[in-house]
Amino acid sequence: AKRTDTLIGILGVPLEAGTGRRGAAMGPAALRVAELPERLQALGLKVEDFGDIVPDGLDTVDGLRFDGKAHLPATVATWVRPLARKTREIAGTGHTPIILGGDHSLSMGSVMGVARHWQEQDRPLFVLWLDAHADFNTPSISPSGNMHGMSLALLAGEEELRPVFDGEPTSFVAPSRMCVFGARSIDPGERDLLKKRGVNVVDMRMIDEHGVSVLIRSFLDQVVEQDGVLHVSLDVDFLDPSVAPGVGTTVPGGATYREAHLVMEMLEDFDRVVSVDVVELNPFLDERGRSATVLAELVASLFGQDVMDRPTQAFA
Ligand code: 6HN
Ligand code: MN
Ligand code: MN
Ligand code: MN
Repeated sequence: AKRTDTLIGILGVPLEAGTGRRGAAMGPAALRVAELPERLQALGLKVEDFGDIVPDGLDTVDGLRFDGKAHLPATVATWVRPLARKTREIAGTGHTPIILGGDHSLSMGSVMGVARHWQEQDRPLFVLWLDAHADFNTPSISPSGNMHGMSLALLAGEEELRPVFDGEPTSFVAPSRMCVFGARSIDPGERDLLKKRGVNVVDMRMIDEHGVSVLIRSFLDQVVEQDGVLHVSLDVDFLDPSVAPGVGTTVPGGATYREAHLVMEMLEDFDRVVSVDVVELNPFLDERGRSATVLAELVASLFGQDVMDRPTQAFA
């Protein structure tokens, strides 16, 4: 279905301080080279590209160290604080924000921004986290200290992570309104915390057993029941590394091309997706732009690209 009334706002976040590996800062550029904005335009959507976010100066963040248990938390804060403000502004002008990363710590800012916007509208925000990981660590339990493994925990309001937004307005997402989908690598402390907080976690075993459609449907049903809206955070490693090798944290046994497309098409039919992150693309590790292209295709499917709209040789 074509959604010509949808106004898209693209925003790049060349952030890689949240991950242990360099290269993710090139993600927004690669997604633009893969023509992600043009693909949406071709569907009849209005697309505005707001360029890349500029971080605040490091001097704006004081003493954010978490006792050395997290890498570069202050640097991450200089990115996600202005990102939250900008994402809220983009959503406030009626755009559907699509945030191009950059590592997954950026979702601390993008989701915080849309959460603030939807709180003002009195609509509950749900978050679908398409990822091999749950990103629900905190500085005291994280085995790596990398901030991209903590973003969902921050968004759930974990006390330990609150200093990241010190002095900034916040709006947290209830853990019961979060769904981690595609999980296959969760750290021991993280697993306990997810259970304690009551986050929905759909792992690959459940996907193998029940299939993508039943499981996505049951989460979307909850969104409808509460008259909510949905943010989708797409981590490249949700996909199997054979489909998308361009990511620093590959985990075998991920979603196939077909499963990922089905998720996108179901989200499109659902028509309540109000914002999207595309994160963790590392073009330095990619193979001839393959992963960037798959991501651009998936986002196009999420916004109305149908199989039958694609050029086909079958009856030529
Ligand atoms: N991501 N759980 C691991 C950690 O270091 O906390 C991996 C995190 C990966 C983060 O995929 O966005
Ligand atoms: Mn992630
Ligand atoms: Mn991941
Ligand atoms: Mn469709």
